[in-house]
Amino acid sequence: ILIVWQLCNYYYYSFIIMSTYLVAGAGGFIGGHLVKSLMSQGHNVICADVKPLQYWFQLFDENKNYSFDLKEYENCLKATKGVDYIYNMACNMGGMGFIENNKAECMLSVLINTNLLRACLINKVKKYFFSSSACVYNAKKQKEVFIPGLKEEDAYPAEPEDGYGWEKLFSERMCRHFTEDFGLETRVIRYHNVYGPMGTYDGGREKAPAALCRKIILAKMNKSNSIDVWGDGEQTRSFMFIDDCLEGTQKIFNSKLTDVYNLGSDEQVSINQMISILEEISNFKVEKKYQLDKPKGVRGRSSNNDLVKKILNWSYKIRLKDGLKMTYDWMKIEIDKHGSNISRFTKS
Ligand code: GDC
Repeated sequence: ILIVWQLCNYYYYSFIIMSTYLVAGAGGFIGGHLVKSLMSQGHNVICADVKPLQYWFQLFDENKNYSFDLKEYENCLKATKGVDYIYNMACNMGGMGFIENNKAECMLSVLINTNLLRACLINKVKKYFFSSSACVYNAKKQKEVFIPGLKEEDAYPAEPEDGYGWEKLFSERMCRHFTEDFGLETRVIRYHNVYGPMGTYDGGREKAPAALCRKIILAKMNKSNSIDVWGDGEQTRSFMFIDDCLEGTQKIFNSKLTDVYNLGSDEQVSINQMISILEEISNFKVEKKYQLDKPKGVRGRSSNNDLVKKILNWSYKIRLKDGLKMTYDWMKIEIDKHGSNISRFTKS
């Protein structure tokens, strides 16, 4: 009995080890952390990203690393060969400063999703994940500063963020129809402003948590007591730390859930409140210079996570002040090492 038990365990374990994952967007922020997590679970990981390898946030030489454009169908076919599961984290994106000024570029990411889905059918991939965004939600429901958390059904009637949000909403539906028409298992999650170490913090694509950490670090270094803030600082968001994102994503991916789910925190704060938290972390007070003509996005946004909580018992664990502290500490070391104007992470 013992031998049979050990054999069963061996084959079960080998089966898990033998799973091959493709992480599309492996050179990016969430993609890089996901690759590391999958590797630590013993999986075989294939990585692909449009960025040259030297600009990947995390690069693991033991993996097969493709630096090519997944908007091209031929590259999707190559990357998905022999793959069991795909996490598609790849898209041309950034914070409000980027997505408001690069709508066509953002919409072109539809080619990545389209061609990966087509390649899944050819290479018989078992399951496909698409990373969607809170930017799919109807703008009319985000006009007040403190709003109730957005529920999954609030994406319709459709009036998403122009460009980027439309691409995400369209691609969500494409996943659904590939499931209905071709039987491909898909999972889709709407992320709410994910932040943490090893992400973009300068160059124009950075989101508010990284941008404000950087501004305060530099203000303190340069002994200047003021920072620029986009908008009046009263706009609100909820932010999800990368570790919570990874745990929730894999929990949903490995579950039987086939609908579209929010993944975020419901700790809704204004940008001014986030700056106050950073002032405490840095032990440095700043004067806020409001720039009302800069990209602001929606007035208020937060995530309702009741569905995932109820079905999978998932909830975010890391409070904003703890996540910001980890991000700030990491960035401080980066800026001390690489200087204040240039980051090795700035290339798209
Ligand atoms: O860029 P973001 O984090 O994107 O901006 C949040 C708010 O912070 C905006 O109102 C912005 O004006 C304000 N803000 C103030 N100062 C600054 O220096 C700054 N830099 C930035 N970037 N913002 C500042 C994001 C999308 C993402 C993704 C997530 C999903 O929208 O940009 O691509 O899909 O949403 O939740 P945000 O939260 O509007």
